Parts: sequence; C-alpha cells; structure tokens
Amino acid sequence: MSWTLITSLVVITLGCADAYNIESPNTLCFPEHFSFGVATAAYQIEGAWNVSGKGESIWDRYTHDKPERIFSRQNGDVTTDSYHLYKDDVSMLVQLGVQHYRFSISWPRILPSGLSNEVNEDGIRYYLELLTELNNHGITPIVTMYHWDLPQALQDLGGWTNPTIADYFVDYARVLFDNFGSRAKTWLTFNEPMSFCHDGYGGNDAPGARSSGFEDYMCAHHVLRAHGMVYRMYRDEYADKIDYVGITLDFSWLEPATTSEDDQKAAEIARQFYMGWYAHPIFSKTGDYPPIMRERVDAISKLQHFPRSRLPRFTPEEVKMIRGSADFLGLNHYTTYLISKNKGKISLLPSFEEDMGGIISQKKEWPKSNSTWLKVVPWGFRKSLNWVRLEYDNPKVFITENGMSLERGLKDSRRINYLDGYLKSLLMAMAKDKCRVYGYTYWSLLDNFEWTRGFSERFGLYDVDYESPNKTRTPRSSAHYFKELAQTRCIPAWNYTT
Ligand code: GBH
Repeated sequence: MSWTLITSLVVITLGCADAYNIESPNTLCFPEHFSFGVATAAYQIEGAWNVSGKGESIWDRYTHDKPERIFSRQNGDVTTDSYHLYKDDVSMLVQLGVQHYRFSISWPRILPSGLSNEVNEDGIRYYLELLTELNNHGITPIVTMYHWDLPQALQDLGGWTNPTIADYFVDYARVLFDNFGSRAKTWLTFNEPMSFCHDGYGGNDAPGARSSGFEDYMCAHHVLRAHGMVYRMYRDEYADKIDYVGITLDFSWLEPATTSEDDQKAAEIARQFYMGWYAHPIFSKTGDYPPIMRERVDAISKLQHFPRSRLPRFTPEEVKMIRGSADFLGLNHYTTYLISKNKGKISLLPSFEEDMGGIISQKKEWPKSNSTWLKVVPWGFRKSLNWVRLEYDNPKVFITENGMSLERGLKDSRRINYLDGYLKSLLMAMAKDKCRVYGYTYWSLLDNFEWTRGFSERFGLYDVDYESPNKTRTPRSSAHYFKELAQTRCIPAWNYTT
C-alpha cells in the first residue's frame, strides 16, 4: 500500500459526530471515530542529551547548573532512553492498540543553536524513523513542536521574553513542515504555555526566572504571536500538506470555595486568568486578552507606580492574526482547585497571583495521587469542557493529556479508578452536553522525567526500571485496561478492587 493511502486511512477525523451508546451503564461507548492514544514529550523520554549534534536545551542547562532545584538532583540526560529505544515505545503502542501517539520534537535536536541556518541531520533522521515506524503500524502521529525544551542559545537572548523569538519559531516550524509534513498531518505548536511561561519565567521551572507578573506576561505575549504566525504560515504555504494545526492549553477546573458571591466571582476571574489568558486571544470572537485581565493588570500596575501596564498590548493587526488561529483546541486536564477571593492588600511587588486576585486550594478529602498538585476530582473535567463550550462557541477539542501519578507498582487499580471516573465525565460532556471532543490522550505511555519532580512521580501505563541497562518497560494493570478501551471504544467494566 502506498504511503499516502496508509496515512489517509488512519488520519484523525475532526469532522463527524456519531451516535452514542450510553443507555446502559455496562456499555458506555465513545463514537466510532473517536481516537484513543497516549502522550510523551522529548526531554522527558529521549535522553541522549548531547549526542550526534544535538544542541543544549534550557532543561539540560537548568538541571546541570541548578541541581538543587530538582528532586534528588536528577536530570533527563538518559531518562527512558527513547532516543535509542523508540522501537520499544512503538511496540508498546501496538500492544495497546491505540489509534494515535502524541510526542514532541526537541528543537535543539533539530536546530542545535535554535536557528535554521544549521540543521542537524541526525535529528531529522531520528524523527523520520519514528514517524515511519508509527506509519508502518497505522498509528497516527500528533506532533508537538514545543514541549518546553528551548535551545539554550535562544534563552541567552532572553528566550520567550524577546520579541524576535517569534520569527525564529516560524523558521523552526517551516523546517518541521518541510521535513516531516508528508508523514505528520496533525500538529500542536505549544504545550501548555501557562506552565512554561508562568512556572518557567515566573517560577521554578527552566529557565527559573522567578519573575511572576512580569516576565511571564512577556513570554505569553510572544508565544501567542509565534503561535499565530505559524498558523498563518501553514494556511498560506502548507495547507495542501498539513491537515490540522492547534495548540495545547492546560485547564484545571476552578471551583468557587464557597457559594458566596465573592468567591463565585473570584473563580470566574481565575478561569479568565488561567485559561482565558491564552484561549481568549485565539478562540473568542473578539480576540485579545480577556477584558477582566486587561482591566485588573492595568489598574494594579498603576497602583504599583509602573508608568505602563505590565501586561503587553497587541497591535490591532496582531489581534486579528491571532484570533481564529487554531483548527482545534488541545486540552490538558488533570485536576480541580478551589478559589476564594483574596481580600488582602495589593503589594508593591508584581505577581500573577495578586493580579488574578484569588486564593487557590484543594479539598483535603479529595483522593490523592503521588503529585502534591493532583487530586482526583472527575466532575471537574465535565465542568471544564462545558466552560470551554460556552465561552468559545463550542470549539473542536482534542484531549491531549489526562492522567495520574502513583508510587511504583504494577497493580495500579487507583489509576484505573481515575481513568474510569474521568472518562465517564468526558463521555457525559460529549453525549449529554454536546461538547465537541474528538480524541482522548492518556499521559503517559511510560514513566518518565517529571521536570523538577524528577523520577519521583510515575504517570506511565508502563513501568520503567531506570536501574536496568535497557530501561525495561513493563505493562501495569492500567495498560491492559487501556488496551480494552482503545480497542472497543467502550469504558471497560473493570474490577477495581483487584
Ligand atoms: C503536564 O502539565 C505536562 O504537560 C507534562 O509534561 C507533565 O509530565 C504532566 O503534566 C504531569 O506532571 O509543582 O505545585 O508548582 C500539567 C500541568 C502545571 C502540573 C504546573 C504541575 C506545577 C504544580 N502542570 N504544575 S507545583
């Protein structure tokens, strides 16, 4: 069978809706063309941080220079070694019987200095081989261009706070479309700008700038410009080659802590700050930042004696360029938080949290995972999806991450329980509320390097033995559960107590 024929058979369908089968609790089924898959990211699984011409990324630099900021001084130098073992990964995908695989490309593996004048042929070879392997097995690739591993050379110029980075990102995207466009038809520009702008430039992730309410706003601004520019470039030059370009945003549900009007208002403002910051410019009818964010950051900047707002302004042309610049919304959803109104006085120090004006917490009774921030709250998924539906006129949504960490062990009934709850919540949002969701992606295929939390948190359907020379991967109970889900598209009736 020819290449193009194979890809057209397995292509992700963002176009048609099927009837649901949710009448009997024993047959909770997703539509026929709904796509199930799993996700990973380059820095978290590849290892091979300095081989065959790869450049240094900000996560290489950060984990090497500031090991005290990482759990147990660990790093991603080797991790699951998927650079060498990607064929093992693909055979696990085949075992699972998934329809798609979401992975990311390491920018410095392709362009060691970040710039497109020097392309690392070994980087091109690696991802071409991975894509060929996926295509040979009929697994649709969903490729993230940027999952946090910026070339260090670009960070030396200010990284995402430097306006010119948007041009370099467009150059990088062009190299990707030219080299991989014939084999990868669905692309995501960014993974969770909220995380890498707020936690990277405003906090403790690489580059660790800890400049909340200032550098995170600059980062978001240029990420949004870069995203819009890549989308327009694809529509102008690659529309015949590439099918879909979207962006992945992270949206935890934000529930008012009490029924008081203050807390209800604070929760809605928080949703606008956490989700609207990135989603409003792209998915709303009017474009630009959410009006409430503009209003609050402008006013608080003034109180703090800044001559201009800490939240940058788009030109009218930029508003137009960014508005509507996505074929679908990639949604990462893990957990839920409570919001209460912050009644304290505004300080003179810039901070995103004060600008947002809410205090974040979680209920003690919510079941725990092995990550401090992740509690099991399935109903928050349906609420998040409905908020997106109402706020942005029911956009096409693809779940690009959802999952849970546990301690080591192969019998992970608590993970199966998490999946059961969140999948039912998702199915209700689709079947009853008519949210337009086309696929679901579990994070993650296998245990991997969890950023500042090192290897201490395990999200995998497959366990990884980091001590063994070939990083042995072993399926957990949840892998068997997921296989049944992916193959039947119905939520398995599983015995959770075993
Ligand atoms: C995802 O982010 C990432 O896309 C993925 O790479 C990662 O492996 C996965 O989560 C699991 O962690 O440490 O208390 O400051 C999910 C959203 C936002 C969750 C930042 C952790 C930091 C909380 N993340 N958050 S804290």
